[in-house]
Amino acid sequence: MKRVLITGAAGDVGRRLRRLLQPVYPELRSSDIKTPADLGPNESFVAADLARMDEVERVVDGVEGIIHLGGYSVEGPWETILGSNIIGCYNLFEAARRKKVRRIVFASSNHAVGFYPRYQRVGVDVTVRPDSRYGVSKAFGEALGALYADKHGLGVLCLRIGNVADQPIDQRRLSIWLKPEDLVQLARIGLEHPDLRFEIFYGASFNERAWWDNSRAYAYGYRPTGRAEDFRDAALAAQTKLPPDPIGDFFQGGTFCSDEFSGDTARIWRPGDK
Ligand code: 15L
Repeated sequence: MKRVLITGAAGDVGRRLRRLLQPVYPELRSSDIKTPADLGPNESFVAADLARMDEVERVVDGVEGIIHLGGYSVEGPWETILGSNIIGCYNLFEAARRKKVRRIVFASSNHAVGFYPRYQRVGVDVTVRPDSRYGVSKAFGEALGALYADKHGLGVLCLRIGNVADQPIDQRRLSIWLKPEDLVQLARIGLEHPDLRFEIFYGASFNERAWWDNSRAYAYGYRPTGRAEDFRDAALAAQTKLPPDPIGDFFQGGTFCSDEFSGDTARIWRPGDK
């Protein structure tokens, strides 16, 4: 695998991945709707609006693999999610099929399953329980990935990414932290592992408080190097400065669950609820 495209290259995760992947993939191409502020003189960049199929086809033309980070990366108005994450994601997979791209690593999110309670350990075979319109769009992307893998033979890896940062920034992130170098390891499995057809992995480092069973990733050779508990004291100190959030603190998705919540709080607190 030589010719790799990263969409969403101007975002925080995109910037980190560009830096870490340049030595790995000599012909790395980056794309975003706007030019990244830190674009190096030798970096190959092609601007594209994911909502426009002609632009997406141009940007994927000639690449062997894609890391699709592009789109809106938090909760947003429906019109925004629809354009960036639903139409944009469809355009990306369909353009990849037309241009005969071999592999796609899709940046899904923990928010596809954010309404599982924290006391429940979940694998990748559970029903999706999105916590936001954003989470729904990630579940849609995973479904698209399965369709294009099964029907058209693309190799697709969906990463339900936790939180990519230098270290876990609060208590919730002690369970879901993903060290950037571990994301590189996961993305490379998606692009290069010979046996991969369609898989969903959790994008998490070695976190002793994890809520997720990531055994599929380990079966493909994933060996994370980040350990969230190494940063426990700082993360727990940061947590004391956050306002209490009874709903967000109960569910895995945190504030994505409590934002706009108008459900029945009475049934939230019973362990064993489905
Ligand atoms: C995500 O999916 C977001 O892209 C990121 O900004 C964080 O909010 C992260 O989830 C998280 O759950 O911490």
